[in-house]
Amino acid sequence: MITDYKQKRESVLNVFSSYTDIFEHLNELIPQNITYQAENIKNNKFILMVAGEAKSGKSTFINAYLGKEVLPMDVKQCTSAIIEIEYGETYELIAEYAQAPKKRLIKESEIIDFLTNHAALKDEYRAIPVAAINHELLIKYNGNPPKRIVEDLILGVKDDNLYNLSDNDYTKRIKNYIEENRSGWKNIVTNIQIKWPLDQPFKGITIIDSPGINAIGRVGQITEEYIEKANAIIFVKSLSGQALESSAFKKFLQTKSADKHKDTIYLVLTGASDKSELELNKLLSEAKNIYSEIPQKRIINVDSKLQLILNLCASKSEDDIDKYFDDAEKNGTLFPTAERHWLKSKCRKEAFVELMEQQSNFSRVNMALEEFARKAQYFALQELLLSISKSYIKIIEKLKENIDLNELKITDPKELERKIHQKNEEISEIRRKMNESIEIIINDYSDSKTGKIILEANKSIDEYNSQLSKISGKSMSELEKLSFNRIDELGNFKKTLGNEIIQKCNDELIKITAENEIIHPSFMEPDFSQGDFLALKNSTEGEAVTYRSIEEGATFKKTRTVSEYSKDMHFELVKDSIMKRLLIIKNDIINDLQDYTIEVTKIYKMKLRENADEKKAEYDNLLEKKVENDIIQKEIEAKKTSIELLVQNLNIITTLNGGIRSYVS
Ligand SMILES: Nc1nc2c(ncn2[C@@H]2O[C@H](COP(=O)(O)OP(=O)(O)OP(=O)(O)O)[C@@H](O)[C@H]2O)c(=O)[nH]1
Ligand SMILES: [Mg+2]
Repeated sequence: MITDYKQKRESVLNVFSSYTDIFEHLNELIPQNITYQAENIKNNKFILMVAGEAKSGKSTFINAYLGKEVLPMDVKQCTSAIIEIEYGETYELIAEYAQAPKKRLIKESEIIDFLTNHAALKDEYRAIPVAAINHELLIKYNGNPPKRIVEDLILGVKDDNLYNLSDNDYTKRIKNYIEENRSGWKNIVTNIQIKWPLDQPFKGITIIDSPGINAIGRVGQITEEYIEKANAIIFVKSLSGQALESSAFKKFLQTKSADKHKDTIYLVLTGASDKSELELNKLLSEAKNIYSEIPQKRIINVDSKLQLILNLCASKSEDDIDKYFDDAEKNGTLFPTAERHWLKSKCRKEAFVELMEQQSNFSRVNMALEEFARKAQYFALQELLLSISKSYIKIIEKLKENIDLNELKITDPKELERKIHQKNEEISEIRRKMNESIEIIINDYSDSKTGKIILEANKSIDEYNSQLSKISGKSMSELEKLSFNRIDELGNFKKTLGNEIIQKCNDELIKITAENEIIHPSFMEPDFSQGDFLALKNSTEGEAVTYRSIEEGATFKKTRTVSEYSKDMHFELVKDSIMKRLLIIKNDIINDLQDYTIEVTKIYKMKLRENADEKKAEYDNLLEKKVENDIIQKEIEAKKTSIELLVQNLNIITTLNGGIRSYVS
């Protein structure tokens, strides 16, 4: 059994260790209660919390159960601090104060003295909720609670007026208590640890005695924290003096914390021996009705006071027991019920013990708590597994939500890859156009030997020449007509070729839609007019003469040279002159068009560069998007892996929990 527990414990601690690793890796905060539960398992520490209303008999119950009066218990004393009782080789007490150094005591007499005195109350303050006043007013407000808060508390603890004092008296006592203890707030004891050589089953169990819960259900922050940490809770309820129905306990049973403890909550009803059997049975069935959330076997009626006396008498001889009752009567501590039993058993110890045991009913408590003690370790393992499971499930939900959100943020990686590739192609294409296509266009058009500009211009002149050679009869008017046609033709050629270059660039390089960005070639007509032709004709007419020798006289023959106008010559002269003009015009057109080609391609090159820059920016954007995409994608993958891991761990927990369940059911 023990080795089995050891194995289970180790497995659960391994689960916890993986849990902390995963949470650290995921940068998630580990809830404090989980760390605490694991620490307790590591230290073999299990917490049994005893809670209940003020004066319900919590401390007496613990003392009776432990068989030693460890705790202060009396109408004259009150538990105003959390008291932890745990196993220790020797007796030891450590006290913590609101704001003063800790105190450590090891002498039994000093410890008892401390416990008696610290908890002792002046008679007049026995009837007021001292623990609540200490914690909620004096400590919380450093001895200076605001008036409004004091009034609030007085109102809130109205139902804690156990001794039915008049409102006035009750309020006055509370105010006096505050006044008297205001300056000493730093020395209020907040926590006491008692180490005690407990019996075997309780070696790993810390029993906690706590200040009473107020009638309004305010357990106080500290008590609440302890309840959260506890592995089991014993709620103590007095059968006399207080109503059986406790709103505070009812409220507590509806909390999450109670839900967590549902297999380990006990209800102990104290003061049972004061009741007749009939009355007791009635009260018990009432309690089982009211607290139907608690299984009946965990609702136990006891008389702690009888058990205390039984503990005391167990080691005494019959004479000493007799003496004990005599003394008790004399010093006013006699508990008549116990004495009645003593007398009823005819002062025979054996019968007395039997009767007392039967009446105190602690055998039931022992059975229940021993069962708990045996199972406590397993309960604790189970509880830790449950807390870890819940924590895992919460994180899985969170991770899933996160994945959903991220999936909305990413683009399809294949589509993105395609876009990047396409953009890259586009950029290469533009570069190719800038570096090659433009050069080809420039060469095609403006090369000084093979360029289309030169070739076409020359072809035009050649055509003209051939036309001229076919003119019949040296017709000047034909020459004029052909020449002007040619000039027109050259003018058109310039326009056509200029437009063609633009067209070519548009087709081959980039379509420029904003026409105004292109400078058009100067489409001025070639500078040669009808007037120019006339002037040329006139100016050459004089030169168009031929000389001829003629002989005159009969006897003396005299040779004389005479000049004659030559139409043919005139034609040739005009033709030559026009040709010269046309060649100049042709060269001007060639130069213009070549310059134009360069200018236009410069604009296209600029446009291409702009375009390339734009595409590059788009490309860079896509790359950035890809990096982002990759990061998100990786995050999603990592989260999916984490979920898988968490689910695996949850499965491990389920299996492990199944193995533990058999020990606690
Ligand atoms: N007859 C009888 N008296 C009891 C029993 N339990 C407690 N008392 C008495 O009830 C009074 C209060 O008991 P405590 O044990 O101090 O009660 P408590 O709940 O610890 O009180 P606070 O710590 O002040 O909240 C004492 O006088 C006890 O002797 C019981 O089972 N039977
Ligand atoms: Mg007490």
